[in-house]
Amino acid sequence: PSNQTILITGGAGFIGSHLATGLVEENDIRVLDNLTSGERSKIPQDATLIEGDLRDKDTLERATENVDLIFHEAALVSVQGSVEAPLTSHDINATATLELLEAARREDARVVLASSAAIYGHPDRVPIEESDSKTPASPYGIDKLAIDHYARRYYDLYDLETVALRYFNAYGPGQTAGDYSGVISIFCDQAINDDPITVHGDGGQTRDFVFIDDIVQANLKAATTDHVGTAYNVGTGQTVSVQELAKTIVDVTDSDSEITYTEGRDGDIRHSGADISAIQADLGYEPTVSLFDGLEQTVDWY
Ligand code: UD2
Repeated sequence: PSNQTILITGGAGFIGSHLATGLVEENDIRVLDNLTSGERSKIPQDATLIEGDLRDKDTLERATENVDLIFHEAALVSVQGSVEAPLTSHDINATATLELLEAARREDARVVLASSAAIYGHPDRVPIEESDSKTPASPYGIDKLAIDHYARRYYDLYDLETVALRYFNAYGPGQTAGDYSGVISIFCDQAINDDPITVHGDGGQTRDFVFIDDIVQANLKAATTDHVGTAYNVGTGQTVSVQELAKTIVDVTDSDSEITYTEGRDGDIRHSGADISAIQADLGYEPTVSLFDGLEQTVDWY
């Protein structure tokens, strides 16, 4: 996209801030963020910050006024948090997103929104195709599935241009290691500090880790594609076990950390991985960063 007025919700967060940085030179960027987990310092200088809550009607109206395009990245991303507070997750991840779709309808703005592999729950098979069964295993997954469906139906019912991107395990520079962040940021933090690496369970669980540059690539392609009213997996098509990941991170950081095995996480998905043939065929998306290169870039950032 170029010469457009673009709203990025969650633009001070991990994915949103990378998008803002990639788009700010050629577009007018508005960031809506309440800065609870997002950080002001991640927002590029020339973007305009609207500090506030997506759930606030006036804030949403101000943020969406005259926009051409919306990237919706704001969310409560903690699966565990959604188990502890399902109503809060629903308010933000589902209801506020529906309000955003309504606002987009008023403005006739395209919406590219963050869906999640969490909608598949415990998958029947890996790699997962978009049409595979969806039985989310958490309130978070249920909320993401609801908005994924709404996105499609807003196209069918109201001609609103939408694309839902079902992110698998996103990682990269700028993902901070808090309680609720991804395993890669946690392991990198532990490895760099020579602290024990905490593998949950036997480490045989597998994931499809997708580097932030490729997440951004998928969003930019979704912003201009003719394939609207659609939903795509965003991953690499490759998986790695958590144990293998731990070893690789120890290598990349040249760490003295010991790999330890702690109790398995309740409800942990055993195997997850994306079939990416649909996004490759329709959007011309291709993963460009290998896990090893992505880990090196992530470690360099610390
Ligand atoms: C990710 C997303 C989640 C949702 C889901 C979709 C993150 C933070 N979460 O959940 O939002 O989209 O994918 O399926 O990106 N692990 C350890 N040690 C640790 C931390 C984690 O072994 O200290 C394991 C964990 O048990 C799991 C794997 O690493 O098997 C990945 O965990 P995660 O929290 O990074 O991501 P996931 O797949 O549970």
